[in-house]
Amino acid sequence: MRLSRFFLPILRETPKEADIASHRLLLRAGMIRQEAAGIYAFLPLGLKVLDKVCRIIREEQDRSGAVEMLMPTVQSAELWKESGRYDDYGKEMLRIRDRHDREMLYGPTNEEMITEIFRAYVRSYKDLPLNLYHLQWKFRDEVRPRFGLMRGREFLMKDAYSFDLDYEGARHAYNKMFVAYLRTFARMGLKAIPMVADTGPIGGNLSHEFIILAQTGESEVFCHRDYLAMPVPEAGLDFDDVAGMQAIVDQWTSLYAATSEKHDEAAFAAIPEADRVSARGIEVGHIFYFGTKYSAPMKAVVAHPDGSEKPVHMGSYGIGPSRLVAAIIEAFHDDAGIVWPEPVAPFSVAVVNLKQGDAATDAACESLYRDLSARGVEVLYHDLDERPGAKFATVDLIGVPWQILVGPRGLKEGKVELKRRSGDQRDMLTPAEVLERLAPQAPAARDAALPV
Ligand code: 5CA
Repeated sequence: MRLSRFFLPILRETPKEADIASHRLLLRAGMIRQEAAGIYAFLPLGLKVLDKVCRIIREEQDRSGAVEMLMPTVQSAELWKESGRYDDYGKEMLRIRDRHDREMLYGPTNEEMITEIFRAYVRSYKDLPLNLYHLQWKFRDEVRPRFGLMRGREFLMKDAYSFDLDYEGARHAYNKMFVAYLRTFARMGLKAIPMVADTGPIGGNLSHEFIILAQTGESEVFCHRDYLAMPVPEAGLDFDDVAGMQAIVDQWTSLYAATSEKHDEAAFAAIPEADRVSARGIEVGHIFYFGTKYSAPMKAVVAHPDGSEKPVHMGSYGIGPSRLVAAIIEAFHDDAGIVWPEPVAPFSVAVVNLKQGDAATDAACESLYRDLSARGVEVLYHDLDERPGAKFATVDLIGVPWQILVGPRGLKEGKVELKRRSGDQRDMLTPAEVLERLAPQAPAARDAALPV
């Protein structure tokens, strides 16, 4: 992408309304724009990161055996009256009337709708287990929307819903999601700790919040220090291995970890003092097992092998992708701006032209841009007519992991400078070396590229 053709409205001043680093940087880097309290437009750079986050979430949901679909944002109040939550949900629910005066609402979550879909089609144990998920915008009229994407009113959620015959089946479904979540957050470079949590308006009695430690987090949390170094499961897992999944969950729940609502002072005090972590955290995911809370009143029943019919056992599993974009920035930034972990970076490489209009510099930039793009690297070419200082500030601010600085001085020696956004690594290399460093070509691909 050429910056001259992109839309990147950088703010040079620090926005006054932003209290925390992620909110400030999201605004300054031209990633989001507030349209109303707690309601944001994702500008192109913000959308790129959101898409990367969603892709990782999808890959890990799919790997665990969950199946993607898409439910609407607007729901009928009738469904919520069936479950009994229509009145309970209170002012957080945005209630709407259509032209026929029918009561509708903008979905804050989808337990009722997925239960309605399930009961319309599934009647038998033969069709279980099943886990359906979607990525869809939610609306919750939060009392205090704040901190930008952290606590929005309109926000993106990945919500998955599992259906099983009995508690044992549902527990395995819960464990699979638990493990998928460990992998999901780790792939974004984050250390998320599963903590015993309150179930709130979703209900049930088994629940974990996945928490990232951060000073600006809204939750007060307590855990054992060993969680910070616990190894995350590898990709080649067998999600159908019931005992294997349980063993991972047992390991990850063997030590103390709780949110303030579930905090047990005595149990925490029993941990050696040096191992006690008392901190603030950001909730990036929340999983629930609630049995038949929705299936019983909504009559989502399945036939068991013995011929009996009983309400299906359910769980729900949420992740906040839009909140994650902010949480990742909280974890990865410095004084100059964002420092994206590579898997979620909006671009992998920025080519910075230090002397726009200089024939040799322009030509070197063009060929690096072309060659990297041809090798599938996402490149942002800073081709605007600006001073080098302003260009450095922009590419540092938006956090692209690699920068290639191209100017007449280096080019005299046939070299450009490759700089890593994180750390101090800087190397003078030929453009060919840069290509090999950033996008090494496999021998097979090299052969295929040879003329016949
Ligand atoms: N139905 C269940 C699970 S699918 C549910 O709604 N769970 S939740 O309320 O915990 O939300 C799931 C995730 O959405 C949270 O862990 C959080 O990451 C994200 N989330 C919740 N509220 C907000 C908000 N106001 N702004 C941004 N993200 C939010």
